[in-house]
This record gives sequence, C-alpha cells and structure tokens, in this order.
Amino acid sequence: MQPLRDFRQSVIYQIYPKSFQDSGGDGLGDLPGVVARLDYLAALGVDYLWLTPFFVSPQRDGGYDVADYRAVDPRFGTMADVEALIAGARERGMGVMLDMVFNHTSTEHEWFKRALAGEQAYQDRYIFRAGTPEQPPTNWQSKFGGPAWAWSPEVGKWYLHLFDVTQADLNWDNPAVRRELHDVVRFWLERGVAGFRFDVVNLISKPEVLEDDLQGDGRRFYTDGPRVHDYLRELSRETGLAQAVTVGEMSSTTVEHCILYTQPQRGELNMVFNFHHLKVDYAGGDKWTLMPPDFLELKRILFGWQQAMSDAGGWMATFWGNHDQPRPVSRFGSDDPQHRTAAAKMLATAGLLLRGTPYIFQGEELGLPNARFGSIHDYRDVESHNAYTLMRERGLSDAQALDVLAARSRDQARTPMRWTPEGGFSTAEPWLADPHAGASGLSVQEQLADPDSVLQHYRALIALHHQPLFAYGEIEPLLLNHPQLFAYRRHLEGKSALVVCNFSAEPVTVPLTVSPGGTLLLGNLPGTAPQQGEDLILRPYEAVVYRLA
Ligand code: TEU
Repeated sequence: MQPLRDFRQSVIYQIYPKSFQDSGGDGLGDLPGVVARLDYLAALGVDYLWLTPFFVSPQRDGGYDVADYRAVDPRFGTMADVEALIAGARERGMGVMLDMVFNHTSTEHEWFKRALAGEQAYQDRYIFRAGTPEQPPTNWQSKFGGPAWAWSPEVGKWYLHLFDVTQADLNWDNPAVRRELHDVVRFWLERGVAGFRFDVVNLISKPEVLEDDLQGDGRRFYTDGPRVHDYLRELSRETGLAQAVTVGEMSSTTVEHCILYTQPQRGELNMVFNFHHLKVDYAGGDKWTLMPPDFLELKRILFGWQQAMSDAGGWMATFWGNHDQPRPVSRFGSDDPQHRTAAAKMLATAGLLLRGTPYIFQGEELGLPNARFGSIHDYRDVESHNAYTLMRERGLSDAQALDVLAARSRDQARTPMRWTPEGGFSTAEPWLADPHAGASGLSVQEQLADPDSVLQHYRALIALHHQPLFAYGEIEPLLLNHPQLFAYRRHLEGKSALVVCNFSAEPVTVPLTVSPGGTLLLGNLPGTAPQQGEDLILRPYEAVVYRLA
C-alpha cells in the first residue's frame, strides 16, 4: 500500500458528517454515508479526510460537546463503520484525521457527572471555584456570549466554560486528565487513524490565579497559556503522535506562538489554523457587526503570517472556511450569479497555492454560497441563537438580525452537501434545510459533467499543489498595496511560478511583467488573459497561474 503523502504536499478535506451524506434515511448525515462517497473524494485528489467529532454527544454544539471520546454516537454509526472508513480511505491512498476536543467535555460526560456527585477527584478534572451564586470568580465571557462561569447548585461551586454552559473546561494541570487524554489518542492511533485536529488546543493551559480582565473578556489570560507548549510536547511524546499528521486550531493566537507550535524540532504539532484573516470583515472586531472585508488588511495578515512562518521554519494550515465560517465565495468573492463560478475558482487559486497545507471544507469545491433563512427557527446552531438573542436585545429588528445571520452564522457552512440537482443528501427532511434546493449548477453531479465548473478547477489546483514547487517552494508576496490584486510567486530550486488573482468585478491591468516565455499553467476563465504588450489585463474575478521561464 502506498505511503500517505507528506503533510506539506497534501491537501486536506474537511467533512462535517452530520451534513455530508445520510445513508440511514433519518435526515442526519452518518459514517456509512462518508464511506459511500470515498470514490468521489479520491477522484478529487485529496490526501486526508478530517472529520468533525462523531463521538457520543448531546449535540448541543455540533458534537464539540463530547460525552465519550472512545465511543461513536449511534446517530453517526458504529465502531465498525469507523474501521470501514479508515480502511476504505487508506485503500484509496487517503488518511483519516479525527477531531479531538480536549479543552472541554460535555457536562454529560461521566467525569463531570461524578464531579457533580461530589467526587473530589473528578471535580479536580475541571475548573471549579468556590464562591456564592451571586458572584462568579472572574468577569470572563464565554465565546458564545454571556458569562464563562456557571453555578452548580449540586456542588455549591462555579465551573468554567469558555464555550457553551454544557461544555465544561478541563483542568490540564491535573496529570490524571492528561493521562486520560493521552490514552484517547493512543486508542484511535491503534485503530489506524492517520492524524488529528486538536480543537482550540491553545486554550488548555489556564493561569494558576484566575483574575478579572479589566481590558477584555479574559482571553488574554488563557490564550496560548503558560504551559501549553509543555503539554503539547508531552502529548506528542507520550502518544507517539510524531507518526501522525497533526493540526492545532489556535483561537486568537499569535504568530510567535504558532512558530513555536510548528517548528519541527520542537515536537509539538505539524501545523496550525489561525483565524486573524477571517476577521477582516468584523467591524470593531465584532463578528456580528458587518463590514465589507478589508482587502489590504487581508493580504497584510495572510502574507505576513506566510512570510514569518516560512522564515522561522513553521507551517501553516491555509483555508478560507470551515464548519464555523460562512461560505467564502459570498464573503470574499461574489455570489452574484454572473460572477459566482469565476469568483469561487479565483478564491481557490489564491488559497490552494499559498505556502502551507490547504484545507477544503465540504461544498467549497462547488462554490456553494450563503443563503438567507427566513426565520430564526430555521437555524440550528447554539451560537446563532445566542447571537440572535443578543442582537435583538441590542435593538436590531428580526429582519436586521436575520441579515446578519445570513452573512455570519455557522449554519451557512453546515447546510447539506449537494450531490444531485435535487440535493441527494437524504431521502428524509434534512436536520438543517438545504437552501439551494432546485438551484442549477450547485451539485457534484452537474459539476462533474462541466469541464469549466468550480469542482473541476479544484481538482486541477489540488494536482498543482502536489507538485514540489507549490508544496515546498518559498513564497514571494507581490502587490501588497494593490486594491484588487492578490499576487505572489513561488520559487524552488531555480523554478518559479506566478499566481495573480483579481478579487474585483472590474477588469484590472496587472502591473507586473510576466516575463516572456512564461507558460500559463491554469486559468479560471475561458481562453487566456488578454495582454497589451507585456501587461496582463485580468477580467473580473480572473485568476492565472504561470510557470515562469
Ligand atoms: O471553534 C473554536 C472557536 O474559536 C470558535 O468559537 C470560532 O471562533 C467561532 O465558532 C467562529 O464563529 C472550535 C470548533 O471549531 C467549534 O465548532 C466549537 O463550537 C468550539 O471550538 C468549541 O468546541
């Protein structure tokens, strides 16, 4: 059997199983449904499949509220289905990556239940603090809105939850917790899992003294916390993680820490996600206050991180979206029907050929756009409902709050994957409505038959990324101050390539001379970019990739 591809040369596909393919006819996606689509994924050319959590969970937060790290939630299938998925993927040259939510457990987890039952050893696995019901230990805020502390009358103490009240933060300073989580990683490695995504793993180390944050919501105290690097090195050392592909989701992190997380010699993680580039349309830094993306800030952040990580020997996970983000084509491109296909292909070109390991979230390869749901009752995500409540309390009307959710809700990414013009996700009513039902050209079936589709462009880009020049080459950012163009060169062992993307709906003259003899490797529009002399003039949302002489 072929060895799996090196993570730096790989492209990783993210699957949100709940919305990928329902094989059981209950409106919920499941693991046999993923197995049924392995040929599609292999034909796309991806190398690893990252599945979001399918472990036993009350599903309060899409499975990121885990009640048993070793057991498959019956909603998704059985351990035999996991084994079939791992084997089926491996036969097709793909590895399976699981999502380890180690910052917190569900309050339905046995450990938390034993803590509530009064067992001190289990209370010590969480962050409980004494006090009175009127006064939380600190003024920290949850990332889902509201206080980050909940009062437990059973125990007569507060417990910390940086996310939902049903997601209790684990006490990583407790060796028993670390030993248990090491065992979980070994458990899945022994079953052939090829890698892991570690959810908000840079939040696991809290300061010894918890104090009010007079400058913010408390994140500055626990983000990239005091012992986080020690705990990651221990996790890797104790579990043999060096044999696996690992990516850390880093919430509100810094490039300095991301260099430390990913420098190979430090033995922590292979690569990291950071989200700063996905906040350039947050007015005042607030996700729920809309503004158009600041394109120059987007380039400053993206290329700044690219350069810093490259110079220091770190490694980025590159991505435009995931199960928490709205659809990229609506956010950074255009979902105007006349531009959507070109814009989606342009975004893919800009992202998949950067230095780093690119991640594709299900449906992105079809250019799926956001959709406007007509009622808050159409939304399923706890974050969406909390945000709606807070927006209404701030005085927004129902229509205004729904406009914001249409642009920002995590449900936008979680709509059912589209296999046929009718949808093809389930024979039952999907758990979350398909807002693209009846739309033309937004399905795998249609795009496999269309040589100019977004899907076919992704296949070509994935093949390009596999080439050493794009996988390992140095990056040279270009035109940083240009208001419409996103451009860079890649260089490796005397070979170079040029990527130029027009992020606008207007034609743009490219102020770069594409040296004569450059070969067009890939474009996203029919024909080739018109030239005036040596000047390229890119059409609206046009993207070109040249091999330079
Ligand atoms: O998300 C971490 C995180 O930072 C999120 O709060 C993210 O910033 C937000 O969803 C963007 O609006 C991870 C998982 O990806 C997310 O699905 C979980 O809800 C969260 O952790 C808690 O486990």
